[in-house]
Amino acid sequence: MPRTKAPETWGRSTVRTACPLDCPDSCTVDVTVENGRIVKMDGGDANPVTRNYICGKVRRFPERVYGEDRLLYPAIRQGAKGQGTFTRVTWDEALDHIAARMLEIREAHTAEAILPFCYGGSNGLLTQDTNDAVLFRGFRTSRLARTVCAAPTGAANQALYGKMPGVTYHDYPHARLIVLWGVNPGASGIHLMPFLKEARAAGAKLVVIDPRATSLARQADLHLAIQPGADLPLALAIHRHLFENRHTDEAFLAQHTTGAESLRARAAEWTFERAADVSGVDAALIRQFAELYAASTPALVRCGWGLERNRNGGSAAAAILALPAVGGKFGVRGGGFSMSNSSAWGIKAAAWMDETPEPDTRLVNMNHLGRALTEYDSPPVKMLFVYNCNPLATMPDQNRVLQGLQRDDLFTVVYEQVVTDTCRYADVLLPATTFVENYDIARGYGPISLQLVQRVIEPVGEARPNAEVFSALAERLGVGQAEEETDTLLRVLSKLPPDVSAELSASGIATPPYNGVPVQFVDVFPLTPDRKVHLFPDFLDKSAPAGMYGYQPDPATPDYPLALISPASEKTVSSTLGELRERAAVLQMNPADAEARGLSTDDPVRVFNALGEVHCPMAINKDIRPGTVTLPKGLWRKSTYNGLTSNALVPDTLTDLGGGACFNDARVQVASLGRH
Ligand SMILES: Nc1nc2c(c(=O)[nH]1)N[C@H]1C(S)=C(S)[C@@H](COP(=O)(O)OP(=O)(O)OC[C@H]3O[C@@H](n4cnc5c(=O)[nH]c(N)nc54)[C@H](O)[C@@H]3O)O[C@H]1N2
Ligand SMILES: Nc1nc2c(c(=O)[nH]1)N[C@H]1C(S)=C(S)[C@@H](COP(=O)(O)OP(=O)(O)OC[C@H]3O[C@@H](n4cnc5c(=O)[nH]c(N)nc54)[C@H](O)[C@@H]3O)O[C@H]1N2
Ligand SMILES: [Mo]
Repeated sequence: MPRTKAPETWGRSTVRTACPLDCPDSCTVDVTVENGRIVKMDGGDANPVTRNYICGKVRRFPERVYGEDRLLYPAIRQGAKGQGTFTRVTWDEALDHIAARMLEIREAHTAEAILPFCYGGSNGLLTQDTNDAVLFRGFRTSRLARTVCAAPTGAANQALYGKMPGVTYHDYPHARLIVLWGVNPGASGIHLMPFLKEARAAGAKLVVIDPRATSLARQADLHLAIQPGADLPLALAIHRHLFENRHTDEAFLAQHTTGAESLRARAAEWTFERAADVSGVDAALIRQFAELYAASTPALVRCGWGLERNRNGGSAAAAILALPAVGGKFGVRGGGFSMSNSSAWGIKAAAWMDETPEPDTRLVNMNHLGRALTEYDSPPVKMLFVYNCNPLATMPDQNRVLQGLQRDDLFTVVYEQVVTDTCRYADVLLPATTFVENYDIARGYGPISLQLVQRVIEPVGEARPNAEVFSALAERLGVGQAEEETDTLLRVLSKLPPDVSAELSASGIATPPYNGVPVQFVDVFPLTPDRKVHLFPDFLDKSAPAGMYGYQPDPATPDYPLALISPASEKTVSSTLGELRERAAVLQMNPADAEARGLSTDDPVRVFNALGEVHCPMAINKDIRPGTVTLPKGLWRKSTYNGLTSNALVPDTLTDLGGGACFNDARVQVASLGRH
């Protein structure tokens, strides 16, 4: 059984738990507690991928738990929005106030004027899609399309393979060729690194496709420094090569796929030279990559998320995921594709919610938050309920989000662990527990894993777990029952397969299906209705603006010629832990671009376009491809000189498939700011 109480509040003990933050690895974590206080967090060995180490970010997690930015009590706004002045109230006062406003808003505008807003936060099975869904579904609020991440890659994987499980970390050493396509595990999933090292020691070749020469790209056999957003033509040029030179596995295509001819037809125009023209990668290098891929077995492509964050992201992901099917790379250990394995266990987060069906209320794409707050009517958004998310830092078109949050007639609740940028615009603040103070079920999406997250310490201040707060509100509004977090946990456990639930309760970790190492087309097959790979999904051809595999040109203009990308940073998980960043973030720029603008390292610069501008220091960096500049993902407003981040430059346009965010379609100009 899960523990029902935090460990003894005196003496020293080590408690095993798991990290549920939004990262593929889902580490086992050993937390050392002394006199009721965490003194250390480190890796445990229960999850075989963790290998006793964790990232530097989570090692610093106690600084968040006990830090000065921690939100300790419920509070109600005093001063103007954005000023950050709040008065402490009791939980009952805060919840009564919220419930009363929800009823008023429903009366005046219908409950669709209420927009719940959440994303990754603690990414487990308990902290989202449980009692929060009971509350918001039952009250018939607007619904949220949670598309800020993995929507295009997810749409592609769903349409082509029905989200068939992918190759997991342990099988990388079997590959003879590994392609890291728009993914940077050196920062964003560090437990893949030893497996990559092992593979290379065993003779595997490494190809990295990334606009930056990351440390992995610098070690790679081939680095294709691609123009952001041009992965689709590159992948199609590889397909063309495979088809034209009969490197295809015709028997496999006939037996296991549909749509190969249509894909072939769309790829036909993408010669190496044309692909080189738009991707900025030399045609000879593309050919070299194509020939290496055709000749290598087992060949493994890891499709990341960097390549999805643009107008062509969905088709690009589909074209990349189609490579092993066309090239005949499945059916061997270490061959095929590897991407999110969040569906690999077949456990639907909301499976137990079937008794509370989703209403047919308005669906709001979260990437359009700014638009929704400033433009939507019938009904307008009158209340925003933010949890598991820091939208002012992480959503596109930051200036419009800010404008919306400043509206005096918008009632905003922010339920948070620390005082984020978004909190400053709240009418009511609610303090949330962190994963060392609550239960959860952590699900890895790199390795296939499911682990119990334990309550290691008593909640700090008056923080409460999501399960209790949402059920308490649901009861106040007559759509559910208040319950203890452990009751919700038991209910979620009871909806898992009985053996999984028993193992989780007994040992904190369950044995993954296929022993965690599925071989594609041996152990696992497409989960599409006909069990085939749909290389050319017709319904997507109809919905994508340029059709399936249709390339939309680069959005650069003479005024804004540079592509701004915002890769995952080692310091934060999205914006989580951003409060600990002390120095201003630095814009990285290629020497040629700096020289053309008369800029040098440490110069304060203006990075701008028609949507906004960011003031920050810059650094010359030869590892960034010419024409591209970078700022880290997840910055807080305090991390730039003018309180705006890359998202102030990001349009709220949507990806071709899945309605995803186009973070890397920001096109900007950079100029000196003068001395700062
Ligand atoms: N340390 C840390 N770890 C994280 C996170 C974090 O914020 N910090 N975030 C977590 C989350 S939410 C996610 S979704 C994953 C993301 O994990 P990754 O997919 O690794 O994420 P990114 O850093 O967004 O992008 C990876 C690489 O893609 C490159 N890139 C950018 N645009 C393009 C493009 O158009 N084409 C190609 N080929 N490459 C491009 C970037 O330079 C970057 O090196 O990581 C998770 N892990
Ligand atoms: N410019 C740019 N922006 C990006 C990206 C990019 O590449 N470039 N990447 C995007 C990606 S991949 C993602 S996934 C999104 C993520 O964007 P968000 O979903 O906003 O993720 P975080 O910034 O991690 O914020 C999560 C917040 O939830 C809170 N939280 C954690 N656990 C709990 C809990 O149990 N209860 C409650 N109430 N709160 C909790 C944390 O304190 C944290 O402040 O950002 C996106 N933003
Ligand atoms: Mo993400």
